Amino acid sequence: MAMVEAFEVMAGRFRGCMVGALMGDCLGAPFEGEPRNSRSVLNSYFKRLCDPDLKVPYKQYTDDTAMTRCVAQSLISQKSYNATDMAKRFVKEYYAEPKRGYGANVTDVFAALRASKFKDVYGPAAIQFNGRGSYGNGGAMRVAPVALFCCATRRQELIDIARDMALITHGNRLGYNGAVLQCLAVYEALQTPINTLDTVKFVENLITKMREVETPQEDDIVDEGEEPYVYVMRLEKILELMEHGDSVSCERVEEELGVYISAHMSVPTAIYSFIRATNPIADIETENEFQRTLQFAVSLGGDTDTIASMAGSIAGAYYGIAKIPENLQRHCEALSDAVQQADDLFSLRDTNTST
Ligand code: AR6
Ligand code: MG
Repeated sequence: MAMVEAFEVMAGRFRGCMVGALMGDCLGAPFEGEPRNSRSVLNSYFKRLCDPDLKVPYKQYTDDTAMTRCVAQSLISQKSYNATDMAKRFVKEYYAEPKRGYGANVTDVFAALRASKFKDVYGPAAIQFNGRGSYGNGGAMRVAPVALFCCATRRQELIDIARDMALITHGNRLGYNGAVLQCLAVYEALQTPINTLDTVKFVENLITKMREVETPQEDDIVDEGEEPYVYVMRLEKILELMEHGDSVSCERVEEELGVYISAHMSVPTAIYSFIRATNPIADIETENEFQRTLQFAVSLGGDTDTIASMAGSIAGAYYGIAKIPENLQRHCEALSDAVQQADDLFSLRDTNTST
């Protein structure tokens, strides 16, 4: 009985993760690019959406979800990480629906991949920004399925796949290491038994992992004078902010962690949003921790869809689908696909346990 229960709980967490990512994107997108959003406006927005009688068009997903779906589908169909298959899916998806709000430069990578017939899958991303590569959050925003895919394997495999999957478009170490951090955060949330979350330990574990990940490797480009441990430092900053509980203002979060499209100024913010929302937040009127995570992330302004999506995937992996308000779920485009992909990734757990 306990086994069956544990099985169902984990399946619900897979769904929570994929649906959480979708919801953050769909519900956060209308606020993208705005300065900080008033908590009372957001209370009304979420309350209205929670009304079971409300009939409004779907909130559409953006590039975050478009690419997350590709990552999930590639892992599901290949049953392993296949860089060429994944790159082909990104490109096909982009040209089928280019108006999903993609980053300004990543589209050059898609064009170059297509023109070169995917000969060198990592080549076009490596030459972006004069050979520096992109540090946008596009690698991190789509990484959640990798954490699910790797949930039964060694952590090193997760790190390698997250990094390589990001490298298809993001050649800068801040870009791909941001994807690794986001992936580790989802994984950690997924593995933490419900009601046992120790938020300090959660962040400390991430610091330990990121200290290894950020140790410069041979092929990393780190200039003299450049800080190599950017993510470790930001995670330490999160620990510092946590000491001040609910008194930390949105201005301070923006200043210390950022709310921008660069990975290092959004991934730590998403992790902080998840942690902050484990406790009540002044002026956010919901008892539901998952919903509170999204509302807090969106209230910060800036890259709301991506930060809320990343925070949503972490929170969803921890709380599970049963804790996510159904009336909010139903407003998101392609909800059933997210559920299906979560279930498919869950069934793969049995096959991907080799290493
Ligand atoms: N130097 C200067 N600017 C940079 C650099 C760099 N090395 N790297 C990135 N940028 P991009 P993404 C800036 O195009 O990461 C959407 O809203 C530059 O302004 O690689 O996939 C999504 O929903 C560049 O255009 O795309 C996400 O929120 C921008 O970062 C976000 O965009 C984005 O990098 C993801 O975009
Ligand atoms: Mg975005």
